[in-house]
Amino acid sequence: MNPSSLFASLGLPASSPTNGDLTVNSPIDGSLLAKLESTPLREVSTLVERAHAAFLTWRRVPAPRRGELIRLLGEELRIQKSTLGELVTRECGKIREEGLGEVQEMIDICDYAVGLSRMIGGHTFPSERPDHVMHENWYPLGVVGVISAFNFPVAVWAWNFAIAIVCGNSVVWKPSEKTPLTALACQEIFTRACAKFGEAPDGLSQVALGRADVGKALVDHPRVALVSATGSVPMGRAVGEAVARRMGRCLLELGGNNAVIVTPSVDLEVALPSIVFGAVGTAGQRCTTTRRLFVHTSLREELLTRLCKIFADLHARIGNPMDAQTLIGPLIDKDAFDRMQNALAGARAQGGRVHGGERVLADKYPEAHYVTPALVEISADAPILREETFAPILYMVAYEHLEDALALNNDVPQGLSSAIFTTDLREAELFRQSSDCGIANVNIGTSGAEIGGAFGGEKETGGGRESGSDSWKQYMRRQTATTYYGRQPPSLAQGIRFS
Ligand code: UN1
Repeated sequence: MNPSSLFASLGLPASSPTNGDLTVNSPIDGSLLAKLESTPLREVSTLVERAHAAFLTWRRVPAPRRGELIRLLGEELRIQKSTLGELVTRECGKIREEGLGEVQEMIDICDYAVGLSRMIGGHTFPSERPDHVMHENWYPLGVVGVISAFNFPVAVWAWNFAIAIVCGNSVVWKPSEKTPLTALACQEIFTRACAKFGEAPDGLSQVALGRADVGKALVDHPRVALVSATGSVPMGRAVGEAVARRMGRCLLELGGNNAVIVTPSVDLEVALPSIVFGAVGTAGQRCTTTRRLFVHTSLREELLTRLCKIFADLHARIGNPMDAQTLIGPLIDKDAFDRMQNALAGARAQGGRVHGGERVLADKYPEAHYVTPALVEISADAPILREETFAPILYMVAYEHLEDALALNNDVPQGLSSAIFTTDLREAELFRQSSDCGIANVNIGTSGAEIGGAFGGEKETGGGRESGSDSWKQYMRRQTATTYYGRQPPSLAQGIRFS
């Protein structure tokens, strides 16, 4: 579809405003997609107040009814899967297949949230006193602020949004300044779901466009009960500090520096495709991307040869992410490219041997940044191994003893995802117990998590958990309610007498 028909079918102005301060260039070829206006800072507060007013109504709507609105959102997303997926590709550069996968992830979380809308509930606990009953109740928090990154411009919002809404909250979303169009499209799709639902309060979902200052206005607003932020560690640190200062709640999903361990018992036909997808999928721009590969010395040569060959063969599959045969699309922008080149220079300076990592297609796309994936042989003590670079760079380190590989896996500031490839169940169990990451996979790569589990990680990754499992609890407040239904004067806990 050409961009203007695509915009029209997603309810965006056919020719987007061209006078705003937010310039959106497609990473595919650098072409101008739109110029949008940032939300004025003073208006952020208005959006939050509007969302708060919506919350006061929404929280009274029965949770399964709230689920019905999210069911309708899931239906609209099914209708728009191809168009929204295409806009994701055009705006953030991921290949068509992954753009569609991202919308599928939104549909999945909607389904999940619909079920959840009939399941969010608390326990009843035995009271130590006669004729007392102790309940745990869960109530919505209020306004949830969502800050999302360019690399999953719609799915991460949906993880937060679908669950926040069924829990009875309202949402104000600050998308990445690099991907505001997909955010506007989601807002439009939600508006269509609201029209079918018929009774959603105005202001339930708000979008604030802009850069860090707009995010800061949201983060500092005392009415924003929870800030769920996905992005870099420095961003998360700033958000965490600001929200902690006002005793608000935070859900942080920050950097990853994810490792794969390959042990001598590996089945390489299982391991190789997962390592390759983990390292080069989404052009290395997932927080779950595989960045470090720890290979047993007995397999070093074979793995190096095979990976170099696969990476070289992939050169023919680098290109326009709209083409069906492309597997590696562009980096998001020139800054990303420069950071990648700096990391490779750093790796060389630290004794690393770099295979690949060059810019390609510069003639065809002078305003875009396509690169070949880089495989870097490096020693375990190279400081660069501790840094996350959002690009397709895979550092390969040989190890002798599994304990060393397990220690190296944890020897970074980040703690998101990790994986081991082994057919030895002892090694698998040792790995799971040892990994300090939020995700620890066996014979599955580090990226591409399903929505059903809790997603997130430890240490500098921020500690938050989104999506499945009991992540919904973060979008609600817990209340312990003890009721006495006896006729005698009530007794005190701990057997205290006070008469
Ligand atoms: C991210 O990169 O911010 O597990 C999220 C995955 C995806 C989500 C990644 N489901 O790779």
